[in-house]
Amino acid sequence: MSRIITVAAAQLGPNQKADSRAAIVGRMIALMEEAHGKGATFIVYPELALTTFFPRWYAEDRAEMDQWFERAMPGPDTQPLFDRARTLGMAMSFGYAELTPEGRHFNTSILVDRSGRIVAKYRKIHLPGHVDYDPERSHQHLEKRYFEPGDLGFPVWEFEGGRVGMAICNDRRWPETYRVMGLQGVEMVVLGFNTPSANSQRASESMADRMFHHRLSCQAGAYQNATFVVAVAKAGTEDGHHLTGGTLVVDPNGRLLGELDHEADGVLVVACDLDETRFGKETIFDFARHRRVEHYGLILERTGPGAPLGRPEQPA
Ligand code: CDV
Repeated sequence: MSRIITVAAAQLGPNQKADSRAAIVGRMIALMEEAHGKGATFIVYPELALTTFFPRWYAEDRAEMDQWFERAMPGPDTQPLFDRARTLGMAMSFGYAELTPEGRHFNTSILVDRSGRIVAKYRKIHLPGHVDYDPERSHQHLEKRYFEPGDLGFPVWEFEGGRVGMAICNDRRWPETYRVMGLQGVEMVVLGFNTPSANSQRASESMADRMFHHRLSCQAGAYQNATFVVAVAKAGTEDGHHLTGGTLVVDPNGRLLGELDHEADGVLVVACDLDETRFGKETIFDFARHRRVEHYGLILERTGPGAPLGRPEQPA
C-alpha cells in the first residue's frame, strides 16, 4: 500500500441546538463528496461532530443531556454516513458523545476503514472545565460533569498503510498525548476540536492568543514526535457562542501544510507522505538513542507540581 495518505480535514461550521442529526450528517456527506472529488481517501471531522457543543449548557439533572449522546454507532442517523463512505471507499474519523450500554458517558472518536467497519475507538482523556455550575465564568464548560475521562489510553493503529492515532481537542495541548503515541511510532495524529474563542476565566485573552496556543500545541507535538497532525475545528457561532476555526495540517517538521481561513463547512485536502516522518524519528528524535527515562520518573510519580528536587549541595 502507498505510504501517502491523502487526508481531508473536514471542518464543520456551527451546529445549532435545533439542528437535527440527519441534517448535520447530510452536511458531513456533502463534505465527504467534496473531499473525494479532491482525491482524499481519509476524512477527519471534528469533536462532537453530530451535535452542538452541549457542555456549554448546565443541567441540574445530567440525564437531560443524554439526548446529545449516541447509544449505537452507527445508529439510524449515522448509517447514511457509513453507507456513503463505503460507496466512495473513504476511510473516516469523527467525534461523538458515547453512551455505553452500561450507562457510561464518554467524549469519543473512532476510526472507520474504507469498508465502513469501525476499527478503532478513542475516548477523550484530558477533559477540561468543571463539574458544577460556576457563576464566576463568562460561560460554562461542563465536560467534567457530562463525561468520564477516557479509559482506553492513547493507542496507535495500523491504518491506511501507516500508524495513526487519535486525540480530542484539549488533548492536543498536552505533550504526553503525542509522546505516548510517538512511542508507538505514530505517523499521523488526527484530532477534532471545539475551542471557544473566549477564555471563560480571562477576558483579556484574545482570539489571536487562542489561535497561537492552538497552532503552537499542534506544531510542537508534530515536530517533537516526527508525525503529521491533522486538527479539525467545529467553528463559528453555535447557540450564540463563538468557536474558533483553525483547521490545519502540520508536517513532521512542525510546519503548517495548510489551514482553513474561514469558519464554515469546508475541506482542507493534503497529501501526506508518511515516509517524511522517518528523518526526525531516525535522527534528533530517535527515542531509543536519546531518551533518558531514568530521569523522567517524576512524570509518572506526580500529577501536579510538588517540592523542588534540588538540594543546596546539589544545585538544581
Ligand atoms: N473542547 C475542548 O476541549 N475545549 C478546550 C477549551 C475549553 C480550552 C480546548 O482545549 O480547546
